[in-house]
Amino acid sequence: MNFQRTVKLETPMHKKVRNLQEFLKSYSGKIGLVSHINPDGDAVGSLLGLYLFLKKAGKRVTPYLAEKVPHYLDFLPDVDKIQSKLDATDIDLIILIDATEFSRTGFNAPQTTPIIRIDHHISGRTYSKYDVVIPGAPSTASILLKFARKYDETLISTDIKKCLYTGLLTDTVSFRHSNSFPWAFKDAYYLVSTNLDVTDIASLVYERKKIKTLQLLARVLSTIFIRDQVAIITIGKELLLEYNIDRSETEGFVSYPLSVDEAIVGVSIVEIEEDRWRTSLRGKNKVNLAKVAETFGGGGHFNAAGCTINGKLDEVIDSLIRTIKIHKV
Ligand SMILES: [Mn+2]
Repeated sequence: MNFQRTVKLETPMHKKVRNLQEFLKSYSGKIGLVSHINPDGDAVGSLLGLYLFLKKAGKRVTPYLAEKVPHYLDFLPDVDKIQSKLDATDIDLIILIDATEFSRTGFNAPQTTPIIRIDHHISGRTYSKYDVVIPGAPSTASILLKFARKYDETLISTDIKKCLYTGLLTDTVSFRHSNSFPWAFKDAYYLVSTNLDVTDIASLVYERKKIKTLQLLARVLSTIFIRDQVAIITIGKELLLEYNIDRSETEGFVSYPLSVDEAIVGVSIVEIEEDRWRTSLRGKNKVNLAKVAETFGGGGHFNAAGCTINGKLDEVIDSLIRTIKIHKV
């Protein structure tokens, strides 16, 4: 007789998730959750999803963001609990969510405060042995869903699902971008089959635009141009003032330059202050945009990245196009 024992080997990814879950289960200190500036759906969704989950698990936890939550995400549960000032003396442990570096949060904290990083970006720093950084994850929310299911599935409320699904939906750009791995659809399957109303969430995320935002978009699109296969839109400060629109509301505009047939990269450049430009980069698998953004002190993924560039607009565009050429694959 041939006996074969089935041994289920633990993958490095599962080990990382289990390590963190075991550590947090026995942790009783005060936890501060932080994510990056220019917060997107995965940053805010993951931040609030983990906040609600750890609170249910009986932990002392506070969510922080240095910048305002954009309008399209303000429906998320407990969004009003997010603090804008990090009281470092009141935190024993920082969990850095969806960000490559703590410096990307816009906060200061004492060097001595331990940090755990949970993220899916390719690049970035290692902070502790409990870090869970999985570049193969479609979103940080996907890592957190795995974590929460491992920790205690019964604690995953509808509100938590709502937050995590928002992270997944927005970071995969509605399951269209190259990070729409099978894992993304598995998460979606799990959430839908446990009765999450995904139609409602999609509507809240995508169908609450202000008429002014669309009028501004029309103005911006009338000046779109393409050079060396890079399609670019620029939004000056005076335009934001004229339409009385917050910079965060221009977040999705970059999908328009990306949608140009001849473009391999789409760029949106928004003026933050004189000679300072927040730049969003989106690609079609032809340029390593994470590397492009890193050149300017930013970061991100292969096909979606961001950075802030100083200088006159013409120079900014020139050096951006030059850098994009260098990182063509
Ligand atoms: Mn993300």
